[in-house]
Amino acid sequence: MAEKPACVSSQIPNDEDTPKEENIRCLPLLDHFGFECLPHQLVNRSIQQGFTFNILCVGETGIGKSTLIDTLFNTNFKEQKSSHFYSHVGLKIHTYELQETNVQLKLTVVKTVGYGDQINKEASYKPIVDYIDAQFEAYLQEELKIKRSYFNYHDSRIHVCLYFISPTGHSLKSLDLLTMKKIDSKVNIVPLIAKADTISKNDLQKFKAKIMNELAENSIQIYQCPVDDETIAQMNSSMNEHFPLAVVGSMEEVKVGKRMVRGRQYPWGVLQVENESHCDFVKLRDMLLCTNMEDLKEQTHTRHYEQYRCYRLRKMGFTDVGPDNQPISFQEIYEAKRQEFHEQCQREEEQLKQRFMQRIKEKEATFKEAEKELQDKFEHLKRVQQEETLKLEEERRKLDEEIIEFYKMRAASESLQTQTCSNVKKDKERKK
Ligand SMILES: Nc1nc2c(ncn2[C@@H]2O[C@H](COP(=O)(O)OP(=O)(O)OP(=O)(O)O)[C@@H](O)[C@H]2O)c(=O)[nH]1
Ligand SMILES: [Mg+2]
Repeated sequence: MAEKPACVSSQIPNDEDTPKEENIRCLPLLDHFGFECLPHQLVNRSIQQGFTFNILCVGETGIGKSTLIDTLFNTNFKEQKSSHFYSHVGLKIHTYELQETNVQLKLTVVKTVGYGDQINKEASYKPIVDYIDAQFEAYLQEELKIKRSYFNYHDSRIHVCLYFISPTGHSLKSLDLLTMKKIDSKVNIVPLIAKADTISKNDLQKFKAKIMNELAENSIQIYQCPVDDETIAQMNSSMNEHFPLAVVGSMEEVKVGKRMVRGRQYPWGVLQVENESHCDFVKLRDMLLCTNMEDLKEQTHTRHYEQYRCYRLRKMGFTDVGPDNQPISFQEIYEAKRQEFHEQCQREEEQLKQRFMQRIKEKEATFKEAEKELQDKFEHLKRVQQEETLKLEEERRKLDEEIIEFYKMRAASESLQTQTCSNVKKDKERKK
């Protein structure tokens, strides 16, 4: 009888010193159990759920972002052209439901608006960085919820940033270097030389080399197609050598011989978008949609989001090891944080009390000083008033004396006057 699959991985020898990995014995199965169908189950489940892919297009106004996205999905997404007169950089976000055979793709395209149009371009990268972080934050908040809507949640994290470089043929602009430096740890950057039909083949090779040198000199990390899967290793390593991809976009159908192809018609001939000797458009499409979409999403989750998540959790005070460098559980961190918070509250309460008492003492001292000042002022005024009263009383006394003196004099003068009158009268009578 065949051994049960459960036994296959659970037969661990007793030797405890041997590393765990080496303790697992590989046993050939003697029967068919069915778990070889696991990949099919995963495929079916994934098809049922549908896929999401989020692209961020960063590039100057009119550089060909919308045309390239239309060309990539061979669909006219009917987008309005942007103005060159925005005072700051913004983002346009559109989500589309696409279907190819039975595979559904929820595609979100985020494009810059007004990028490179301002005189002062110092803060042009900020809305882009903020948007990328905001999507990470939304995902983190969803993860931290008690009740997570895992199946309904629309993951809006940016999986790839198509960075459109102007086809100047010279070098990268400082705005390109600044923005790429700010976002290279947050998103997979795929640099593209836009409107590559405007540069000659020779100049294009030199321009590509120049760009790669400048990126290396400034330590800017761009997306590297994985070469660990041998089925696509060769293709991906040749793809990595072609970076930055020189792309041309066009939805116009042009006649070449007897065939209609998508391309751009010039007086000297036709540039065929899907001709690999004319530009790298097909390479970009294959790389993005056929070969590396899953890797781009995986890199987003395991590298960029992981970095954001670690940073945020550390900022919230979480850690994997305690002060003694020993592993620490979530519960222990929570308890420690609660204790720390409690102690901090107590410390703050104590400080508040002390500050309150100090303020009261200061106020009391100020009041006492003010009271003393008032008292002194009162005493002084009282003294002044007493002196004034004394002075007034003295004056009044003098006045009273003067009045009495006056009355006396008046009485004397009246009696003198009456005496004089009677004397005159007597004299007159005597004369008669
Ligand atoms: N020569 C050339 N012209 C292109 C290419 N791609 C787009 N164009 C032209 O460039 C102009 C602007 O293209 P859009 O795709 O609207 O550029 P955009 O970056 O989306 O512009 P905004 O959204 O307004 O910022 C259009 O006239 C396109 O036909 C290209 O690969 N080569
Ligand atoms: Mg556009």
